[in-house]
Amino acid sequence: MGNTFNSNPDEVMLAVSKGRIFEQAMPLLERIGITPTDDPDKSRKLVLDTTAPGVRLLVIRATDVPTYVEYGAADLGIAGKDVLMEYEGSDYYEPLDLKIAQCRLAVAGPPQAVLVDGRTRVATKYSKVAREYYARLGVQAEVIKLYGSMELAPLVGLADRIVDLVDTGNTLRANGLVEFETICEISSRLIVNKAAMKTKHKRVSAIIAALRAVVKDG
Ligand code: PRT
Ligand code: MG
Repeated sequence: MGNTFNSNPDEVMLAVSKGRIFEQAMPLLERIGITPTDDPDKSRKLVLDTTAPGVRLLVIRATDVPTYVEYGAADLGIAGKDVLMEYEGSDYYEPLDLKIAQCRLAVAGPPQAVLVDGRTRVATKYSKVAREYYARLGVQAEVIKLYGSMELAPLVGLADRIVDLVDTGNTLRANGLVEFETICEISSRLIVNKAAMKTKHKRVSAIIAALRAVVKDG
């Protein structure tokens, strides 16, 4: 890929999202000597320098992380498995489960669902995952794509099921919904651009190895 911006083998760009993944990834990164010199919650910078020479952080939307890594704008990225499963591409390596930001992707709904036209209607941000899930079960389901507040859909008759991330279950309970099935367990993964794994092998493999060691140590 003709990527002059980020082609220096001594410079490594790591894509992360703000919010809970950033908060939980930071202690891991700090333990391997990568600490941002600016606080991303206070700074408006989208590229953050770190205490590690040549390592910079790209702060982007969670759903954009696999895109930046696949196209090589970032060499490495940290993204939720939910985001990776929903992403249309898959042209990157996924060498490590960081075991952070853990939750599950689940099917939920009102305890007594009333099927609209006798057919399951599922509202979700995870339309690809939901379609694949119901296809695997052999269940006819109409999947409605939403971009947020999935819990609202069953309350106003838009859908009788939602597919959403669940951690404590408090959000579901607060909206009178119950969890029916777990689709899969979720955690954040380290992903790596395929070309960078070769052209920046020394630096990239050192970061993977260091992270693997701190994840194992808990
Ligand atoms: O908003 P934007 O699209 O930029 O990104 P984001 O805000 O979704 O990113 P961020 O940093 O919040 O990270 C989201 C990622 O964290 C997800 O992709 C998951 O991989 C992971 N994660 C882990 C979670 C949760 N746990 C989680 N509980 N993401 C969201 N939630 C939400 C869930 O959607 C629901 O609304 O929390 C609510 C459920 O939590 P409980 O505890 O009430 O069950
Ligand atoms: Mg959010």
